[in-house]
Parts: sequence; structure tokens; C-alpha cells
Amino acid sequence: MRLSRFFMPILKENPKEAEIVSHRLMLRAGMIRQQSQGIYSWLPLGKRVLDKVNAIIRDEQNRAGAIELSMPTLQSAELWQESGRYDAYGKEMLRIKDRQDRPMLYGPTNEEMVTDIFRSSVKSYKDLPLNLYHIQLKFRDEIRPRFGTMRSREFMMKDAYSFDLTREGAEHSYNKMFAAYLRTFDRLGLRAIPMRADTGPIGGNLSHEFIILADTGESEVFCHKDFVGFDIPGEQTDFDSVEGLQAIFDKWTSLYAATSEMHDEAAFNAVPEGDRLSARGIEVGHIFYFGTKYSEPMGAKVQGPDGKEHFVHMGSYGIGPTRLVPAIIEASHDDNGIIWPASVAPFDVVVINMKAGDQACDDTCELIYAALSKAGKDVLYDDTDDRAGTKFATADLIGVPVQIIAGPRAVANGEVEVKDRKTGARETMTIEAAINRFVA
Ligand code: 5CA
Repeated sequence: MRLSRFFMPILKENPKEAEIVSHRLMLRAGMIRQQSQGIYSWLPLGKRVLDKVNAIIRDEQNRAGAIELSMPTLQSAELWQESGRYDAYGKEMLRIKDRQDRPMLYGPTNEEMVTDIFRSSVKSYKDLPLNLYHIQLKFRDEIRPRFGTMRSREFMMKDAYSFDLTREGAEHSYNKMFAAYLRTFDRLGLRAIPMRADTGPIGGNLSHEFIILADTGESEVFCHKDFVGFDIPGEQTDFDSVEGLQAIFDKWTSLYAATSEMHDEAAFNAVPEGDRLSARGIEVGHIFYFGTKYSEPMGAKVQGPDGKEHFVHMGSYGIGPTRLVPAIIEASHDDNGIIWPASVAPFDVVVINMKAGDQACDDTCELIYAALSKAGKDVLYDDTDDRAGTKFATADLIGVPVQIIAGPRAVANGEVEVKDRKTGARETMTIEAAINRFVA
């Protein structure tokens, strides 16, 4: 992508409305724009990051055996009347009428709709277990939307829903998502700690929130500090192994970890003082087992091996991609801007032409740009005629992991400078070496 042809409206000034660093940097880097309170457009740079986050989420959902579909944002109120949540959900639900005066709503979550899909076609235990997910916009009319897309009214959610014949089966499904979440957050460059959590309006009695420790987090959390160094389940994890996944779950729940709603002061005080971590955290994922809470009122049942009908045991599993993007920034930035983990960076590398219009600089940059693009890298080429200082500031602000800087003096020697955004380390090398670093 040539910067001269891209759309990346950088702000020079710090936006006054932004209270936390991620919100400030997302606005400054031209990643998002607020359209009305708590409702955002994702501009091209932000969209690239969001897509990469979603690709990792999708990859790990698929690995764990979940199957992707797409459900609509607008739902009929009838379904919610069946489960009894239409009235219970209160003012957070955005209610709309269509031209026939039929009550509709903008979905805050999809338990009812997915249960309807399930009951319409699954009739036998032989089709279980089943886990269906989608990545879709949601709407919750939050009283206090704030911190940009961290807590917005319209937001994206990956929501998965599992169906099993028995409670034991449902626990295995729960453990699959538990392990998939550990892997997902790790690949996003984050350390998320599962904590026992309250179930709120989703319901049920087994639930964990996945929390990233951050001073700007909205929740108060308490845990054993050893969680910070625990091993993440590897790529070879067998998601069909009941014992294997139970062992992962048992290990990751063996020490104290709870959000403030579930906090037990006495149990926390039993943790040796030096091992206690009490901090603020950002909830990036939340998983629930709620048994037959929806399948019973909505009549979602299958025939079991005993020939009898059984209401299915369900769970739901949410991750917030539009919250994860600012959460990653909270965890990874410096005074100059964002520092993206390579896995979600909007571009793999930025090529900075320090003297656009200078033949040697232009030729060198074009050569590098073409070679790296051909090798499948996402390259941003700063071909604008801005001052060098402005270009450096922009490259640092948008946080691309590697910068290749081509200035007239180095280029005259057949060289460029390669800068690591995170460490700031700069290295001068031949043009060929710079290319090979990525192509090899
Ligand atoms: N149905 C269940 C799981 S699929 C559910 O709705 N769970 S939730 O309410 O906990 O939301 C799941 C995730 O969505 C949260 O962990 C959070 O990452 C994200 N999320 C929830 N509300 C917001 C919001 N207002 N803004 C941004 N992300 C949100």
C-alpha cells in the first residue's frame, strides 16, 4: 500500500475526549472515528488490525472444533419472549418496530437465535456435540459507553454456542473453549487470566472471565501471581481428549483468581502475601455453562441413546474483538505510539522514502516495496513528500514492527537502515540484506 494513496487521517493534536492511552492512540493514528455516542467506524488502518485479530480468533475456534456461521444483527422479539428474556433484558436492549409494527431488536447476544437454529434441524444425540459461532456486531445501550471501542454501544463479538446431550459432555465443550481462549489471547500477544465470574443476564452457574491486567481496566481483580507465568496449551493440543483438556482446565483453575463480584477475601488471604496480585483488569472474553436454561423454554431437545428425548445442555463463549484492539494497545505502546505484536500489525513493514523525488531513493524504495509485496508481506510504502521527521513520527505512531528507511546518503552506498519499532535498534545493511531478512 502506497501511503500517498491510502486513507489514514493522522491527528497531530491529542484529542481531548480521550481519557486513556489506547483511545488517544487509536484516534491519533486514524484507526477509528466516532459516529455517535459509543458507535464507531473502523477506518482502514483500524480495519486491518481488527481483521487480523478476527483471523486469529477464527483459526483457534476452528481448531477447537467450532463451526462458523453468520446470524443477523436484527432479531424478532418473539424468540426472546419464548426464553423470557425480552422483558428481563431491560433498557440495554435496543428495541425497534418494523413497518408492519412488529417488535424487533438489535441483538445484544444470540442464545435464543442459535437455539432456534438448533431445534429446527438437530433431532438426535448422534449429531452432538455441536458448537456454532459467528463474529458479528452487537448492540447494548450501555449507560456509560467510554474509552472508545473498549466499551461501546455497538461492538463486535465472537460468540460461540455449544450443544451437548449431558452435563459431562457440556463440560468438555466448555474446556475446549477454555483452552482455545488461552491460545487465542497468547497469539494476540496478551496474557489473559481466567477468573471465576458472575453470570449476569446470560445465566448459569459455571463461568470464567478472561482478564488482561491493565491499570486502565474497569474491573478490580484478585489472583495468584503465578498465573502470569503459566504455560499456554500448545498447537498439538488434542481437543478431543477429555482428560487432556480437563488437566488444562484444572491447572488453570488450581490457584486463586476472581473478579470483584466473586471475590472471597478469606480465600484470597490464604494465598501467601507475596503471591497475591490485586490489580485492575480488562475483560476480553467470557465463557458460560448454563445447562438447559434456554433449551427447556424453547424446546430444544434430542433423542438420546435411551430412545427418550432430552433437553440439550448449552454453553456460550464470547470474545470482544473491538475491545481487544484497544486492550492490545494498553499492553503495548510507548511515548511515541503503538507497538503492535507482529501477529496483528496492520502492516508487517513500512518502507520510508526520506527523499521522495530523488531518483536513487525512489528506485530503492520501489525495489524493496515490490520484492517484499511479492513475498506476501503487507508493506506500507511512505512515498509522500512529507518531511523526514513527520514520516518517522507517523511510522512510530502507527506501530508497524519494522521500518526500512531509505535516505540519500545510505542509498548512495547501496544501503538502507532497518529499525525495530519495539527496541528502537537501528541497523545499516545492504538493500539485498534488508530484503532477504523478510523473504528468506
Ligand atoms: N452470550 C455471552 C457469550 S457469547 C455474552 O454475551 N457474554 S458477554 O456479555 O460477557 O460478552 C462477551 C464479550 O464481549 C466480553 O467479554 C467483551 O469482550 C465483549 N463486550 C461486551 N460488552 C462490550 C461492549 N460494550 N463494548 C465492547 N466489547 C464488549
